Amino acid sequence: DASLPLVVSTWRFKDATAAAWEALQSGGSVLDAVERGCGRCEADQCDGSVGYGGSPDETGETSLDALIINGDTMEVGAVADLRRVKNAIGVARAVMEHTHHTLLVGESASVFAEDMGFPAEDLTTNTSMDIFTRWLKGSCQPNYRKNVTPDPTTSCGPYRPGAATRPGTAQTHSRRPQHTDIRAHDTIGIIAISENGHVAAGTSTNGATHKIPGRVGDSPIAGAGAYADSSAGAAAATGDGDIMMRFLPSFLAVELMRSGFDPSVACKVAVSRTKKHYPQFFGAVICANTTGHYGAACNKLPGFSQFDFMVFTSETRTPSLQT
Ligand code: SD4
Repeated sequence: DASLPLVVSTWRFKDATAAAWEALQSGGSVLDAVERGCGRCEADQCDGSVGYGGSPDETGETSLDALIINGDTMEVGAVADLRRVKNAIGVARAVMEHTHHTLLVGESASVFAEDMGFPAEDLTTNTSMDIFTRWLKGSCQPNYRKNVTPDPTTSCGPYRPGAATRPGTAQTHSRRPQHTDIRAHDTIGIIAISENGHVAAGTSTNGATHKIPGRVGDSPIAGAGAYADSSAGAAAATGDGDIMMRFLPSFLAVELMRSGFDPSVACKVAVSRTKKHYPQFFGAVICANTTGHYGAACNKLPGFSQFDFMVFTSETRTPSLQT
């Protein structure tokens, strides 16, 4: 069942996977495939988790993270906490191709993007505003601050950003977000491998809902959100980035494939490394090696016992759903 060229992507992002495949078919590089696929999800606002209008932060603003890796040259371009620019993967690629840097962040990344000709647009939509205002009204919803002062009458909201107390001075009522609503946390990660063994990988996401402004997840971090090395293969991760980025699962999966592990086993080991410390973490890893074998693994939780991902080869002929 191994076949090249190959596109593997996280979740059920069929159109994005097809866009990546079409880029390859029309003579594009593996980088083009990754950029086109992730870009498609950004434009489509895949599951509300990619692109504009999703995951508003504590102040209601949407910010984007993206990463692209050239596995031939090990060049990497990434943006994190990008504001006002929709095409995060395009900006990541511009960082890779037009600078000697690897990662640009925040407001400065937006200025760079505008300099490069990317349009400045509002990333807020009615949907992201709704998510934000619902959250402000009732902070029994998860938030990312520890030791938040609860309202004494309800022991819940309203949640005031910044209303944190020093440990020990108040009861702590903040709940760490438990990512049980899996459809709300679907970063796109794409692996593309050409017939002659060029490998690229990338990610794009709007990160975590209600995050503290400035929060950057795993997705734009090389080795965490994705990794690619044409001498071994590529991997991409999705899930609770605050936890997963501590374990570099994509790097680990690629290194395991390099030492001969089957992709399914490599992904599984990468997931279990995080699981050892955080048994309840929500997340999954996809990976593929240069012979066109691929695999995936997730941390099985109640409500998340199987992870969906897409595979496109000349044999599948269409983005095919794998679980
Ligand atoms: C993040 N890893 O920013 C992303 C979110 C995600 O599936 O992948 N959700 O933490």
